[in-house]
Amino acid sequence: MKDEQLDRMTGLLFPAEKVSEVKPWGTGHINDTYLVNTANGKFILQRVNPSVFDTGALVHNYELLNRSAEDYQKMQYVKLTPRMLPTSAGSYHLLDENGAAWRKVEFLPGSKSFDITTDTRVSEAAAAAYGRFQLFLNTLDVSQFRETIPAFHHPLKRLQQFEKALEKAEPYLIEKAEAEIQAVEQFKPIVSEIESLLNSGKLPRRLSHYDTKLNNVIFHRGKPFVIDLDTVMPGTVLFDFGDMVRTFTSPAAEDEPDIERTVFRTSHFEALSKGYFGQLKNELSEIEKQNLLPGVKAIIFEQALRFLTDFLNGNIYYKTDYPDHNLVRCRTQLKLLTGILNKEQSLLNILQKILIL
Ligand code: GN1
Ligand code: MG
Repeated sequence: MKDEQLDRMTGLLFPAEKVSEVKPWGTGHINDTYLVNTANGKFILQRVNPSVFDTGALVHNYELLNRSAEDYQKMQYVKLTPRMLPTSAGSYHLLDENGAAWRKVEFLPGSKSFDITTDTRVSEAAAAAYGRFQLFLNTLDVSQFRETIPAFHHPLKRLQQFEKALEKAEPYLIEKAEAEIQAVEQFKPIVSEIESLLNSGKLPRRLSHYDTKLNNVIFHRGKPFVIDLDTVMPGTVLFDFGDMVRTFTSPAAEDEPDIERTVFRTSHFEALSKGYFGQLKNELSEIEKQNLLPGVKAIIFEQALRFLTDFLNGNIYYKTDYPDHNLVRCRTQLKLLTGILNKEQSLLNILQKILIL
């Protein structure tokens, strides 16, 4: 069924070209991405998962983003790269009968992204790209944008989802995850801290990227570009910074089974902070600057909760390669979080130095 639909949508999105090959591409956990080889060159084809995304909101946001980026691009360095290619009807998505949105994207030969890096220059450059992207987002009217996933970054809701999953989980899964479940208990105050901040009404509501992983920056001809705008939505910059720290600072993959290999690297924290705040520091409010670490802790804890919840639910959300995959992912997040908690004071010093320079 899935293959038939892929054939059909490929046919609709590539009407004129001769398609010689369609193959899976990339490492996303939610959507399906393909590389399409045609007589007119290579393209990326994507199916946005409709059981995760509010397709209407996503289509709406992309129309706005693409239109605004064209104007912004004329003046600034930020441009939406790779370009989304409009259909013959002029929109950026085509819906199938199940409500999934499909799109065609420019393929950039020779471009690369990094799941992990040992090079602090890569961390600094990728973070600077997110900083420039945020400068662009700051020029847009946040109230015009919709949530493509309701309450997406919401640590309290994620904690409640975990608690619900725990109530219903198979006993053998609970037993396997005993240590992680106990760790969640210990880290719960992180949620209260961010909740009171979010509820204070003092944080500026900003249009945010909300999936600022290292591998969502691609380097093309030496320049970094921010990709994966599916989760661009109203939010807070604290979580974008937090997700960078989560994905830039460990030398090991998010799903590295050897837990000894997940460590927190202060050097990459410093590099990414320099890159990001080098662009953004004059735009941030005091309350944002003062609460960067609560945002980091909350987003890493939230991610640990999301992986653990999915494990307890029987792996229904993230793509997995083996039954314990989500549990392994949860462990790396908890280890990273512990590494950060051990260094909080020195991280505050680094941030202070960068933010006041
Ligand atoms: C998912 O699909 P991908 O890899 O872009 C997830 C992110 C997680 C990430 C963990 C819509 O992103 O929130 O941080 O996995 N996206 C969604 O690697 O849930
Ligand atoms: Mg994503």
